[in-house]
Amino acid sequence: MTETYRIQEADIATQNAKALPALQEDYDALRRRLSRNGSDIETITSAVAAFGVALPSWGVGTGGTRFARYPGVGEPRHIFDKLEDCAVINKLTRATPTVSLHFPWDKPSDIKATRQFAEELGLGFDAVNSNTFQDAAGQKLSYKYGSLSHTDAATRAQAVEHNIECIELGKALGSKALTVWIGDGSNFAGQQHFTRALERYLESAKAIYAALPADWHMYIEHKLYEPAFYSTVIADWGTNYLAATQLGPKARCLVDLGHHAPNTNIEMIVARLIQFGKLGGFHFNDSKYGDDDLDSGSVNPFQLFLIFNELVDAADRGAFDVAPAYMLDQSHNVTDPIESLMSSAIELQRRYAQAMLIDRARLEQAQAENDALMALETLKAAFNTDVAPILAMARHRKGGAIDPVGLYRWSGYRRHKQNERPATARQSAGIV
Ligand code: AFD
Ligand code: MN
Ligand code: MN
Repeated sequence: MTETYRIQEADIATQNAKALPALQEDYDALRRRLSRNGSDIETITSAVAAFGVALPSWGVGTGGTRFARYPGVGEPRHIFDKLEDCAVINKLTRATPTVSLHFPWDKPSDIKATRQFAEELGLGFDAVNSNTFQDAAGQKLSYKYGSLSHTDAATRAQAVEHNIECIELGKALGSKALTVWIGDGSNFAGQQHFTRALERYLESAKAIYAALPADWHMYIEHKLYEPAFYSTVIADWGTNYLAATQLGPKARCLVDLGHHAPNTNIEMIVARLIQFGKLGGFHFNDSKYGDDDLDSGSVNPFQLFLIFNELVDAADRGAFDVAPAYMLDQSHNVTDPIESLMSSAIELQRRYAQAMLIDRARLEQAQAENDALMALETLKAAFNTDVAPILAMARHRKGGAIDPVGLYRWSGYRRHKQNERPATARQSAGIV
């Protein structure tokens, strides 16, 4: 590979040195403020530092809509470029140590070299994602009318085989989970027999489940609509729960925040799945209308906080047998994906830190006394606390940037990549 531009540790150190005195002042002030309420800032900073969320490989390319895609400059051309961009995000935030790959989009010609390159960049691999919502080049049978639930047995078998291939690729990369999202469903009333379609799905999913290594999980991702607009086979968390339960303990439900009807109480879904041991993980993003794939916390930061409230509460109660997997699933159509993914990862840490600040004894008392106002006040007190100094200090202590977006812009990384990665007509990154 030819020489490529990299942001240096020394760049981070130089920039951080300028910002540290002000940060230290803010951090000390926050320490005093929190200790008045009985919270130890160091405990929270350590937990934030230990937090990690996986990056979606498909998120580092500029996204698009079904109307158009406006490519950015210096976009990643292949898996190595994508990993290089992911490494920048992790280097500056220290919050994204793993990447979630999507096959066949990311299918490497040399899997060993891919794993080695990632290791050199300090990255690991999270869940692998299968794709049976599109027809891959040269594919024998079409998924136009479905994949795992297709009426045709040979098409179902082909989709199962693809998922098993994803497991094999994931094993070679060091992944420990397969995420399955299907586009199967129908566009017309009567087009599909609801029961038979789900039966076919379950039969296929069982074949995939049987191929999972002992220490793997299978995350099932539900979505209420799109690309099918009348009905979707795995439409909601209820169907997801039923499927995961039928499959067995390694099958868990994945909650993509954008895959629910507007105004759905997602935090309660999270609580329910935790209660019954089936929460597998998340695809974090935000939305206003549907599966918008907007930046996490950009539309409804309070919802994100309430989800982390459930997660922290459950962790405190020892309710998890396995920690849920955190992944981002976003489409960046009008921003530099690297900037969006950095600020999104930090946004998750922010809501996590705030959730740890909730006075749980006071909340419990308010609930017991049916003091609705005090219950909300207790949550709001944490939500309204500016924890930015905690996040910046956690990054700094791990060698990341105090101001990741500022440093990224200062570095001119994208400009360098514009020269190193000349645009080609066929770039298709960012289909979501
Ligand atoms: C879809 C789902 C799913 C899938 C992704 C592909 O959220 O996670 O892998 O988009 O771009 O809407
Ligand atoms: Mn998703
Ligand atoms: Mn989606």
